[in-house]
Amino acid sequence: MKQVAEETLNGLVKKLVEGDRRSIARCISLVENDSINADPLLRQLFPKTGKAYRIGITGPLGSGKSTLTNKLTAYYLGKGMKVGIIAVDPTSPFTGGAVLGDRIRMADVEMNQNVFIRSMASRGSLGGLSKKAREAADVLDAADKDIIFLETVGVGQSEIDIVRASDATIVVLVPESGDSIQAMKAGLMEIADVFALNKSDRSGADQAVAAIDSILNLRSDKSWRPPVVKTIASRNTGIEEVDEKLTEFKSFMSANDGFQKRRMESLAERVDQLITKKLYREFWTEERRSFFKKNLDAVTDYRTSPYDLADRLIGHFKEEK
Ligand SMILES: Nc1nc2c(ncn2[C@@H]2O[C@H](COP(=O)(O)OP(=O)(O)OP(=O)(O)O)[C@@H](O)[C@H]2O)c(=O)[nH]1
Ligand SMILES: [Mg+2]
Repeated sequence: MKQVAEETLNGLVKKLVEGDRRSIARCISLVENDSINADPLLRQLFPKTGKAYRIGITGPLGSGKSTLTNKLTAYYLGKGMKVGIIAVDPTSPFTGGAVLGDRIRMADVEMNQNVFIRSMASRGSLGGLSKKAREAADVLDAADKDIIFLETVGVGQSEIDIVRASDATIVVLVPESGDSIQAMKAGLMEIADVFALNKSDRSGADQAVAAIDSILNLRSDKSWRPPVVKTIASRNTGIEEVDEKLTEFKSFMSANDGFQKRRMESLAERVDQLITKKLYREFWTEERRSFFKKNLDAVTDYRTSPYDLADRLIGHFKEEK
């Protein structure tokens, strides 16, 4: 895609901030496809972001994340709020679109004009997915959504990155199978601000809550103790309480400059990423790339070290400046 004229971008942004659905879709596509228009777009959008409450929802496969997101969304719509949902699937590229569609089907809210739902898959490469999800959240934020959900399955690094970019994180666990304990071990403990013990219509719910509580007792360093809410998302039970806890968390964080700190970390990371990306692009000119290729044999033959080759390339780059 070619770089579009600034007026075209301005027009797009103007419609986006009015909440126009097609503009939201277009902007997210630009971000998702890493279009050359993505950076200029995000640059324009940035001053219009920072208002929405970003809520990460994660947890094991099938724990009810989408159902919970769906019900929370319906709840917020009922309060007259506008909601954006980004469902991220970082699992194998083989899952494809159809499965992803199944994963996030949210029949209750899909047709509502005040909701925008978008799914993003890894398409084989994990790198960059969390960055793109964040940028898509920026688009929704600029489009005046009050609440943005970032749903993602599992406990891998990219999921953790996604929830780190949220203001609050709900970890959805279920009673059976010791999943809760496993999930805790896998690092969900650190990222949870609120636990939803979903499917608590099933046996073992109270034991699971007790198990989570006992793990929480082990750590005294956190000033906010993540509450554990029993939910039955499929029956709309516990939704209001989850909202209450999210609101409490928000007040707690605001009172302690917590959001400020959390966002600062996330924004600092973005500056860092941008520097890396820009310098990398500038660095790899045709000339240096061919020099690199030509000299690679010498490295493979152990005549030159990788360090020396890197230094020579960097030296060349610096001379140019
Ligand atoms: N019994 C019971 N079933 C539930 C509850 N909440 C959701 N389910 C069912 O559990 C299944 C999985 O729910 P989803 O919301 O798709 O779960 P998910 O965590 O988004 O799934 P993935 O995105 O595939 O990881 C569906 O069949 C839901 O209807 C609940 O509270 N109790
Ligand atoms: Mg799901």
